[in-house]
Amino acid sequence: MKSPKRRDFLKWCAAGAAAVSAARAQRTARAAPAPAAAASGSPLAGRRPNIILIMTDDQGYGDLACTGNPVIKTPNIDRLYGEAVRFTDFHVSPTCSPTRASLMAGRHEFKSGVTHTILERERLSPKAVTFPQLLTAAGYATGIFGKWHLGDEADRRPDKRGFQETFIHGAGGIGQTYAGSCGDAPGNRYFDPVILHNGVFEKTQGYCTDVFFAQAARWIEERKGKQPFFAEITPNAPHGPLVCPEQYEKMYADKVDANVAKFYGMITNIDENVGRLLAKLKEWAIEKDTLVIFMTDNGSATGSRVYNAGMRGAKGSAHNGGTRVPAFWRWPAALRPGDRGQLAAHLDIFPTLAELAGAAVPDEVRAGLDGFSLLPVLADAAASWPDRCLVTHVGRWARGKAAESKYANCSIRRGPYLMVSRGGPNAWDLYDLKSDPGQAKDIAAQHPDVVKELAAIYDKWWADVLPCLENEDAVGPAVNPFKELYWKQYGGPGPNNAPPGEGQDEPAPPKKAKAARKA
Ligand SMILES: [Ca+2]
Repeated sequence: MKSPKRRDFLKWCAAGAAAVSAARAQRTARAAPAPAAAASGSPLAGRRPNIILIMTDDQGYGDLACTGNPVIKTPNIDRLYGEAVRFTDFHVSPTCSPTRASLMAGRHEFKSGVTHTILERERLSPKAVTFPQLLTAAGYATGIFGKWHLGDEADRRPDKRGFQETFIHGAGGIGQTYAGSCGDAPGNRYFDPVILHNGVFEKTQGYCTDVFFAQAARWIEERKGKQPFFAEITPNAPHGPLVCPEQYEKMYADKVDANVAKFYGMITNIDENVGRLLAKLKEWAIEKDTLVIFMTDNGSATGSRVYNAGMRGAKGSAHNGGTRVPAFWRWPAALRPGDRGQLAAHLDIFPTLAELAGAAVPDEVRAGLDGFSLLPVLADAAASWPDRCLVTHVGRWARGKAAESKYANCSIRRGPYLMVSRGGPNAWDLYDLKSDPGQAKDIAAQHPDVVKELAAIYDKWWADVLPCLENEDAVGPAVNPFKELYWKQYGGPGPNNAPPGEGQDEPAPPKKAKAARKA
């Protein structure tokens, strides 16, 4: 595979722009309604389309024009939205690694040992089975392009977790450095980043998001037609530090404050990359048979003060705005565009994609899943769907404080009700999201039966997950594995070779001290 050189990148940009406007789906299939409550019986099971999962970092539900943002420009994702099945009540975890752990293993992240984004607690348990492993076993080509953030050590990286092709930065963001295992290549930057490609660093050219999408497109082009593929594209944008090519930032400079202008600029750049990729799928004649999923990994980090789709809470919160994200599924050969109001989650992607790929799920793995296959609902808006509960816990407690953090920053959702802890036992606020989507009125006193029932479910859940927290006392290596590998490959010292903790390009401290280590 070639390195992402500037010539290739420019060629990619030019080729994509022209065809974007014509990228409308040619037809939608008349998918038969799925049998009620029988995920494994869906007519979509085993159809084995190509699958592209795009998951951006720190972009919230409201950071798109198609979800109502009055300022931002996202014409390509808006078009995808118009051609997709849209989940309107789709949830993830409140921060980066937790969402990625739940996505990969189909189980609440605590069950895979992930309770933070740093401190070794971002590392996915080696015992966790990932759905890319099952897709690989089922004959799919699998690749990840962008952020992994589930462990930087050699035995934790995505090549050991089901991805055949890996093109990733380290830690939770380009240039991030923390003590222990979680740290990127030394001195790494958003422009011309050094990227670990199948275990070997490459010095790329261009802006990080462009680099990740371009490499994904190269890989897809090589695989198309040979075998079905699963490409996960996970840009670190628009996560801070807020850096983007100047022309995107300028689009918003006179409309919003400087930070939001950069944040929106990073998203508009993502949008252009999505447009180029969709145009390529059409050009390669694989558009109809490729499922494209667009989603994000937590509530908005920077944009919620401008527009938050009427929700309370943002990244790092157990309120609705911390976990509800866009989830658009476009598959022209099989899905009719439309909205789905079912309470769905990242947890559902594992069983959904495994079923779609015809992948065998071992019984013991299936028994441990917290998610449900979305295939019946994707095919039919009226398909039955379980009356499920979603538990959110922000984690991030101080070292050694897991047991006493039971009620810190947590919530439980069922039906229209979201019950949010005020920080102690018997201290729950209850909201009806259907009549009160902005969570303005606590109705716990009017519904003691609901509070009691949800609290009992929460108590059981906590008792179940507490023994799974295997990373709490983990001690990381003295040197970040990415830095060690970088110095081994390139030697040192040099201008980019400061030791960990000295001169590294850490994100600027957020304004609020308590949010300082969110990733
Ligand atoms: Ca994130």
